[in-house]
Amino acid sequence: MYWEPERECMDRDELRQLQLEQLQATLSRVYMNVPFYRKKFDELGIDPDELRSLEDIRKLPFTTKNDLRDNYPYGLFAVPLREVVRIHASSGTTGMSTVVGYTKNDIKTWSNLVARVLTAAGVTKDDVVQIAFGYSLFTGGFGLHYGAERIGASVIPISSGNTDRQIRIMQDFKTTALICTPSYASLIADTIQEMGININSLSLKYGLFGAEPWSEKMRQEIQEKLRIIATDNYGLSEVMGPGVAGECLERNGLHINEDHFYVELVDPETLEPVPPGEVGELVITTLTKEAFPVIRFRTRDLTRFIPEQCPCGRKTVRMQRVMGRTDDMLIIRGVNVFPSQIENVLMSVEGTEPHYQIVVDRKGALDEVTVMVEVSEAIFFDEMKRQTGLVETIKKRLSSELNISVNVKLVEKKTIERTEGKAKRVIDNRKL
Ligand code: DLL
Repeated sequence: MYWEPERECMDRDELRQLQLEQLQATLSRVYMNVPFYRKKFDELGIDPDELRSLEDIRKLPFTTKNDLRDNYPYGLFAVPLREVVRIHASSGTTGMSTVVGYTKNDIKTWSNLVARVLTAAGVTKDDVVQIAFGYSLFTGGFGLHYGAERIGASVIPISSGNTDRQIRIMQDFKTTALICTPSYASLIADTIQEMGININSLSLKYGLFGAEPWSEKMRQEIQEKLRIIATDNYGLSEVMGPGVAGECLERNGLHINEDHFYVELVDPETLEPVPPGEVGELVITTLTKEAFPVIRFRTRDLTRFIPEQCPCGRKTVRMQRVMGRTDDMLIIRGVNVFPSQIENVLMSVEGTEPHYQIVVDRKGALDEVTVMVEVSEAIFFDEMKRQTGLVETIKKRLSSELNISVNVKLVEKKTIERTEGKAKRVIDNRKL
C-alpha cells in the first residue's frame, strides 16, 4: 500500500532536515547554472549559501509563468541540452507555451513519484491500466505511463479520444484502472450507458483522475456510474507533471510528495503566508529536479493544507482538492466563486447531468452569469411546470449555498461540448 514507505511515512523532523539540505543544493545549482536566478538573487543581495532554515525561503523571489515565457524555450534549464532526455510543454491556452525538460535522473524520479500516487490509489502490478490522457507534449500521458510501468502494471497506452474504442478495449482487455481527466471519465461513463453495456461486465476497480478541478459530487457520480473507487491526483508541467500529489484510498485530501517539493501557501494579493488552515495560492519549490528546477513557483492554484495526520499512515501533508485557479475565479456581484463550487451545487440537484457551462456576459457595469446545465431527456421533454420548478430549485440552492444570483438555463443532453481532455467550464463573453 506504500511505494516508498521510508519516505512517505518519514518522521517530520527528519523530512525537514532532508528538505533543507536539498533546498540548499538546489539553490546553489540554480545560482551557478541559470543566469535568470543568479541575476534575481544578486539584485536582492541573496547569497544562496546563507540559507540556514526552511523559513528563509521566504526571502527568495517568486517565479511566475511569465518568467518561464520570457525565457522561452530553454532559458531556465539548469543543465546543457545534451543531458536532457525529454521535453514537454504546457498547453499554452493563453499566449506562448512554457517548455520543460527532464534529465535521465529526472525521469526516474518522476516515474517513482507517479508510482507512489498510483500505489496510494490502490493500483498494483496486478492491474491493467488504461491511460486515456493525451500522449503528447502534455505531461499526463507519458507521466502516468512511466509510473504505471514502474510498478509493473500492464499498461494500455491508448491516449485520449475515440471513446467507443476506449470502451471496447476496456471490455476486451479487462481494464481494472482508468486514468484520465474527470470530465473524460464522465463522458466515458455516459457512453457506456448509451452503448447499452452492462457495467458489471467490465473489470474496472479504480479510477485515477486529475489535471483539472472537479467537485466531490462529481466524484460520487463517477464512482456510482463506473462502480469504481475514484481518486484525485494533482500536478503541473512547470513543476514536473502528474506525481506532485495524490489521494490515498481515504479520499480525503492529496498527499504532497514533500521530499521532492517544498510547498507554501500564500495570499495571492499580499504574497504573505496565509494563517494555518486557510486557503491560499500554492507555491512550489522543486528540491530534486536537475534539468528544470523552479524556485517558489506560483501555481495560481488555490487550496488549503490539512494539518491532521492521515489514518493511512503517510506523514506527508495533504492538500484539499484544488478549488480552482486564481485566474478562473468568477466575481459575481462581488461574491468570489469557482466553477467547481457551482458544479458541486448543480450535481446535488436531482435531475441534472454532470455537464454544465458557465457563461459570463457584461450588461452595463455588471457581470451577468448564466449557468447552462444539461438535464435528463425525461425532464427536458416534460411539462414546462416541472422545468420551471427545477430552474427555481437550482437558483435557490446557488443562492443559499454560494450567495450568488445567476440565470439558469436547462439544456438538452449533449448540448454542451464534450471533452476528451480538460473541460472548458467558463465561456467569458466580456470584452475586458
Ligand atoms: O495537468 C499535469 C497532470 C496530468 C496532473 C495528469 C494530473 C494528472 P498542466 O497541463 O501543466 O499539467 O496543468 C496544470 O492543471 O496548475 C491546475 O490548475 C490544474 N490541475 C492539475 N491537476 C489538478 C487536480 C497537468 N487534480 C494545471 N485538480 C494545474 C484541480 C488540477 N486542478
